[in-house]
Amino acid sequence: MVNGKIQTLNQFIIERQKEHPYAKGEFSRLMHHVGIAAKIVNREVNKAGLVDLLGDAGEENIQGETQQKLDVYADVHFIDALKSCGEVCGIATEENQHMITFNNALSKDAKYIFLMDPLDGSSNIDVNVSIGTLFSIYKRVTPVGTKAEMQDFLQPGNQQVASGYILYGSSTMLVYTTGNGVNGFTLDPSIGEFCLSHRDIKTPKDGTIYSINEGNYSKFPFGVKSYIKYCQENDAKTKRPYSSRYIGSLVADFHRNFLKGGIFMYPESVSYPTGKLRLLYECNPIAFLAEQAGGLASDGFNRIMDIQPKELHQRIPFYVGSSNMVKKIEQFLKER
Ligand code: P6P
Repeated sequence: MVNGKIQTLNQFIIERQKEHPYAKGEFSRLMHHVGIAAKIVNREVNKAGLVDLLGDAGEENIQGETQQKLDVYADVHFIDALKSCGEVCGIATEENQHMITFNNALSKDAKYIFLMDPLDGSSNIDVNVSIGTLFSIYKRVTPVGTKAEMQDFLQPGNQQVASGYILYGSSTMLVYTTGNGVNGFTLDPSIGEFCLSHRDIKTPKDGTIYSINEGNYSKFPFGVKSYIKYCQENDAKTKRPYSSRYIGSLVADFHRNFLKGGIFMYPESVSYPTGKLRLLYECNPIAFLAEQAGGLASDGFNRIMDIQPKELHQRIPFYVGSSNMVKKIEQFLKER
């Protein structure tokens, strides 16, 4: 609310653009198109059960995962929206093995690179569990006017100019940062607009929620096993009433802990020797949001956003959330 009035995403983008007097509206136009694509995907996610978008598209994506029709739908519509906005020269997504470069007339002077997981947690679609889109935005490092190259995509997370997610849950939210704090917008279906609902989100420094797939317990590093036991001990002195919450959908698990306080962990294991989650379009965008809200994001030993990527779909162990909880797991991993 601004002076008691609803503030839409577009009004917010324009207001923030005024803070950058030399901004020519390019980033604003890009974010506006992210909002459009989010509404298009939301419409289909919300009625997937009715229009036979459920079930497998029959193909497999680069991850060897069977592509759900909605995965493909989301991928196609975000790529179309970003291609038509003319501000993006290249896109990389979980659904495509190779980077996609735009050198059409509209995009030839584009300066932004867009990385995304168009629909993360898609195995949850059929059972109506919240799912999400994750995105990360960089300035290109190669000359404007030339074809985007791999080095434009393989930038460390500390070079992100923006990141965010769309959470298709009991309500649909767009949460993003441009490096000046984190703001959340809730979609009002009655007017078809994302409206500012969570201004300047700050994540608690401590929390009592830990999120991890404990089914993999036997395969975790010893430090992770010790931390889980630490969370579960009922210590009269410190009164650690931790709760275990894990829905198996990254955006939903992160968003809950982000607002309430908590830690999300996806360690390396025998099945995933370098972790399961993707550095470029899952961990980096979430890490940027977490840090902007006062949290931390680590691979257990290093700041996620300082890691130099080596390839588009690189996996990484991931510990993110309340700063004191991330520091505690790092201590356990270091000592054990
Ligand atoms: P597991 C969903 O497939 C996903 O990529 C993330 O959304 C989620 O956090 C994770 O994998 C769940 O993985 O191995 O616990 O089922």
